[in-house]
Amino acid sequence: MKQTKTIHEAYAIAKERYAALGIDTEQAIGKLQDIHLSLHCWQADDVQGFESAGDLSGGIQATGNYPGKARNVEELRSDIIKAKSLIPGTHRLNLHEIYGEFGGKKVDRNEVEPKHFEGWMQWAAENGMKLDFNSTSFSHPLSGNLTLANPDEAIRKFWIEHTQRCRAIADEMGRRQGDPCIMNIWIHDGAKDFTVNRLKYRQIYNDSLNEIFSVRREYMKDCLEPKLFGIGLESFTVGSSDFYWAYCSKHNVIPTLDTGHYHPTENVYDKVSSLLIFCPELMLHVSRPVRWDSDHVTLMDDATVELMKEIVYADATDRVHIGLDYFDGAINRIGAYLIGARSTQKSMLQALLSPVRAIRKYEEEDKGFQKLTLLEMAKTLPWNAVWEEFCVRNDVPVGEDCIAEVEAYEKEVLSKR
Ligand code: RNT
Ligand code: ZN
Repeated sequence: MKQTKTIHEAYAIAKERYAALGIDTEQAIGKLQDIHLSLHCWQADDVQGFESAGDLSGGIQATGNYPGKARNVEELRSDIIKAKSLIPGTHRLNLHEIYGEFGGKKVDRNEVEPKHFEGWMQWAAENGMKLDFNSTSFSHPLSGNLTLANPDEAIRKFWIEHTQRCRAIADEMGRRQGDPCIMNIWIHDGAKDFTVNRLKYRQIYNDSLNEIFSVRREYMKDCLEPKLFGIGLESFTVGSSDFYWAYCSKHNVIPTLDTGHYHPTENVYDKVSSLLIFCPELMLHVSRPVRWDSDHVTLMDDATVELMKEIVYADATDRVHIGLDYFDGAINRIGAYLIGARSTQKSMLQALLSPVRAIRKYEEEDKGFQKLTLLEMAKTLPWNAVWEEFCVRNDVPVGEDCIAEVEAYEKEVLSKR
């Protein structure tokens, strides 16, 4: 363990430095404590789930074969508990439908029920974690290129049934935990090559969504997640950003911004303020695209820091749900949780400590040099001293101390799988 005395001393100095700029570090720490990330269960097993041993399909791919991936519900829970113990604060768990407990029986996607998540609901309550949920339209014989946008009525109905059942499960989770369960819908529907039926597929999908949302649910919230393209579906995506932004603002559904789903030069942070005007809430999937949406582990890069700043600048921390979404099978998977979660939190802390009032004033006065000076200075203010203080207060390892913890878990648990 690092010297906590040194950490407290560094924090006291940082606190003064920030106070001189009119920033209250205690307030920032309090706000960060109140931000609950939704940890994606699928990092622990490369999006395999417990339904079958089939391959991952439907426009997404996980790469890497680092040993020790979770093979069943016990292992997955153990990994989540370990990760949770090394991430400061309290967090949620985001499940996909394929992570249900099916008791060795074949339960098809159009048969799933809340009882298949009974064990998860109990486990979550015992461990102080709230649950979020996702329907799963990939990795199934009926996934194909089109699911909810399929002109084949039987296939489309199958996926409507699946999605409706998932909403019922999410509703039950929300009711039991006394806090809405956020349910995300992402479908890969699209085409590998040119298509002249864009309008038709989008009309079908629009009808499917209307049918799905026609059932009112009290304890869950719906989100829709667009994508630029899927692997093997490079030329057309039914659920594009434009499609969903229009749908979400018209029907009051929460849009999901996955930071891996845009053109490499597109700034995701710039979408926040536009969407917040028309949509009361937003969902984030914080990821790191490398050339394509390859779902690398989230880092504290400019894209992530700027995204968190936009949320803070818009005073919208209570309107934005922050989930993580990457699947890196190339490094220790518990370590992947830590890096992604902690980097997101560090980005958020920098945003919370930003001298935005002074910067804004300069901007309004058209004082460009003064504004840039503050923006540049803010990058190197002692925010890390505040972060380490936050870790100590939450009784989790500081900095590189978590390496030993993850290595010990790898030696004792992961290497024996
Ligand atoms: C895929 C989407 C989606 C998935 C998860 C597993 O590109 O980002 O959110 O990653 O549903
Ligand atoms: Zn996503």
